[in-house]
Amino acid sequence: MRGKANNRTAAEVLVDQLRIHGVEHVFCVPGESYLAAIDAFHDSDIAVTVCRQEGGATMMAEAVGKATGRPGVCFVTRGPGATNASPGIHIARQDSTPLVVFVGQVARDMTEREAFQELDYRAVFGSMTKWATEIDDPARVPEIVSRAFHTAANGRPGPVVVSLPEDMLTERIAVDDAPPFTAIETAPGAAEMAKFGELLAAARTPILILGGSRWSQEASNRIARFAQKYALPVCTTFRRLHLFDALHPCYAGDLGIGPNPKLVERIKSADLAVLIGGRMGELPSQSYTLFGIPRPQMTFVHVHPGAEELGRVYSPHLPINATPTAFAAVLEHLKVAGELPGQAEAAHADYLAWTETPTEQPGGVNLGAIMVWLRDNLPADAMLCNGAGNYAAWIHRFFRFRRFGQHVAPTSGSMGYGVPAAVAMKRLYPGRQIVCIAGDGDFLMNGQEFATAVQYGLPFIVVIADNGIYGTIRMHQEREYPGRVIATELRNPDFAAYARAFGGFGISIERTADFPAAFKEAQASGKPAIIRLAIDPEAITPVTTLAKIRAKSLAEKNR
Ligand SMILES: Cc1ncc(C[n+]2csc(CCOP(=O)(O)OP(=O)(O)O)c2C)c(N)n1
Ligand SMILES: [Mg+2]
Repeated sequence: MRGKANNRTAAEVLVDQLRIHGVEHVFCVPGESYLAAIDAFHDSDIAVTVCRQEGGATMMAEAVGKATGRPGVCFVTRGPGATNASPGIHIARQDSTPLVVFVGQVARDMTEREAFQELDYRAVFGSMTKWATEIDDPARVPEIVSRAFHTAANGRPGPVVVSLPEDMLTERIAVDDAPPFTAIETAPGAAEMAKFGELLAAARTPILILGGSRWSQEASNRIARFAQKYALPVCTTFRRLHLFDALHPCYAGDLGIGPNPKLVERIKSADLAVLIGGRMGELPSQSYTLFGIPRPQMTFVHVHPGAEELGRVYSPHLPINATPTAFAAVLEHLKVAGELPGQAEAAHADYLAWTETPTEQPGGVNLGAIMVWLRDNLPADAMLCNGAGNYAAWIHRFFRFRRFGQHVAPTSGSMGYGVPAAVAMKRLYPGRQIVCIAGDGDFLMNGQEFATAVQYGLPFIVVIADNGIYGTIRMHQEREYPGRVIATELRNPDFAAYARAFGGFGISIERTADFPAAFKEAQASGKPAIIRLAIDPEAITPVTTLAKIRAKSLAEKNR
């Protein structure tokens, strides 16, 4: 730390502030617009990861925010760097992830002329962030960075963009550092908990639904102990499966795309739904069909860290403005009068039956069987990262997440997320086995970050489900426009050779039975690795084929 001296540049003050706020990693693509900040990292112990594209860099930072609950940080240059960064910013927005993105800016005496790569970041990112700002006065770096961290991390977390005029960064300044930001755990009040206890005691078919961010392993454990005491079924929302141990006797499954119909029935017939942390957006709510809007049909309790989220879509019978972590701490001590009917056992049996055995699939490689192998063979602290595509349906259905933070994937459904997330997780947790599951389309959206993995010696394993199509869109195409295939077919590179060209390990397999040996070979290589799976494009979901979807759609159209 350079300390309080009047010989620090604003850039040095900025980097010192990051350290004070607890930042250990930053991700960047360099640019001449913020050269002074890059230089300030030279003498800092913050680990810098230089990336190949700002989309990757921002997704890495977002993944750090997701996994740790503390703001992930990235630096990108002005104009094209900033616009390339937008997917990571959008993910942080939709996924309620704390993220602070620093963007280079033209010098203060050139603004408003549309100088080289100049953009107005308040306007460009205004609707995507919790706050977008520019630092004009070097003396205000500590204040604005402090606000950026508080804003990103508290309430409903989200992205903040801070633009840094080039000449501001090089100005020397005598200024006091700001203290570390405070994560504010908003706790429920006694009256709210008493009311909640009454609602639970009166309920015959209650269910808890976990989602959103601001969780912790301890919070998950506390919910689990409370649920077990009263035999309450607990489910998770889309891509939040890691919030509850899949093998806990109260686990009822996840509300994603193509959920267990028995779970959907259970929720529809519940007389009390308790949504903790989530927003119950389009995907988990099954296109807003599960709960009446604005008034859900059953008694609805909504616990959320953002006050503005309560009553936004659903008008709850009992809104509780609290973080899931603070709520769980109080909930554990709540005494509920009388006997609760306790449907946990039946709900968990439904979940186990739904996920136990891979479904039959056309083709040589059964992705369900691969997921079952991974769930049985990965170490308990392994992490799975993925982006978007139909291949992810097999992860949700067959991999059983046991721990908080074990799944790092975008609820926003952004393709190209898995490889950057795996880079970030391996940088953070070098001792843990990190596996990225990707589609062929999905992988190539940020496959260039495989070079970053090789550069930093990050031996994670990418499993590419290569079906030669943008499968999700082809599925929708066959349903809406059967037989009229356009713009969904892909001619792919040799993915195993791709891995080797980058300096990694690559292998391609055609049969499920070859996967364990390939996985072990990849592990033994000690390099970033790609295992390419030859997936039959007909195997479009765990329960149906493209041909069946097309035939059904044609039959309906000809009726
Ligand atoms: C950034 C982005 N672009 C486009 C889409 C729309 N989209 C959703 S899934 C998908 C296809 C995914 O293809 P692939 O990764 O090969 O997986 P598959 O569905 O074939 O298993 C597309 C294009 C998206 N979700 N995100
Ligand atoms: Mg595909």
